[in-house]
Amino acid sequence: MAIPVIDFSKLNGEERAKTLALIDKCCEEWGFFQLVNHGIPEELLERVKNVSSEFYKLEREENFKTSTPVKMLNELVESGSSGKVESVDWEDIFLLSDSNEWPSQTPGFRETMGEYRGELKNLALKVMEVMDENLGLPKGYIKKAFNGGEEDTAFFGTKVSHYPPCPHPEMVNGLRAHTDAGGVVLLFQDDQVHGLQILKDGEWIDVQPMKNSIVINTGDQIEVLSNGRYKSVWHRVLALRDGNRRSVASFYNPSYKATIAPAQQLVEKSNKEANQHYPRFVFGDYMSVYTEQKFLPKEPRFQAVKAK
Ligand SMILES: O=C(O)CCC(=O)C(=O)O
Repeated sequence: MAIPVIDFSKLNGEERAKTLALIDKCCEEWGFFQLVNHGIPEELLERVKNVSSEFYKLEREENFKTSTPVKMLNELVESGSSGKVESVDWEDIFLLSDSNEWPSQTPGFRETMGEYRGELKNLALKVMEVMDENLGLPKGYIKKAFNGGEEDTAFFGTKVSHYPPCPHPEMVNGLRAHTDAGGVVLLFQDDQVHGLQILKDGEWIDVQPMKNSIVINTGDQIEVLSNGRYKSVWHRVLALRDGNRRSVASFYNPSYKATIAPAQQLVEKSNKEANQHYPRFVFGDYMSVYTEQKFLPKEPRFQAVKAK
């Protein structure tokens, strides 16, 4: 079984209706799909790959050797245990946002990633408009909901991750299973080294590496806005003995101040209370709960913010 692949350029032609329907089906049944012909220049994607790898080598690799996951795994191996390190992930991450300080030693990193983030933010907005249309919501509904009614206060972050080779992949996770907290995630994953898997009908399946595709997945807030029609899906990254997997994930998330609730158009009119499957809450409150419970089932998180 492979994650569906969608030609995004077909939205602009004769096959628009068919493509919209395909994306709708992917959002409903998969929570994950890969976009090709998405409009991000290949030349830019090649540069992103190069500067991300260079950045890891120059500014991260040495520190990873003495990082917490490495120390914890070594201790477990030395103790002779056959257990697993469950509280950390075998990954190196760096977050880029509009407001934090970016690495500067790697030539071209800042410029390339700045350009990439601009392109990806536009793609996120296009994907959200497709979801608006498929859900029967006014154009720009999701964007507006995430901005808390103001202009451009949503959070757009980019996480540059590496999953270095692991001597005991059976004893640690690359990234523990979770659903994403926010809105729409756009992932540019390694096209050589696999490792990302989603839980589909009770089975873990690979998100197959594909050159220069962008993997889209929906987070918990899209599940809430859509009143459960689009579900956020469990995914994880395996630690592997060989290969240093690279991924660059960009998140279009609500502003911490935004109030999130199911779109009223999607709550059946007859018995509104019973048919609204999620509470109304402030996204910042949800994030406080998520930070503590990221690797646990999502349903209690919705209950926790409901009680606030
Ligand atoms: O690195 C990946 O492929 C997935 C990352 C991820 O799931 C996350 O950052 O939440």
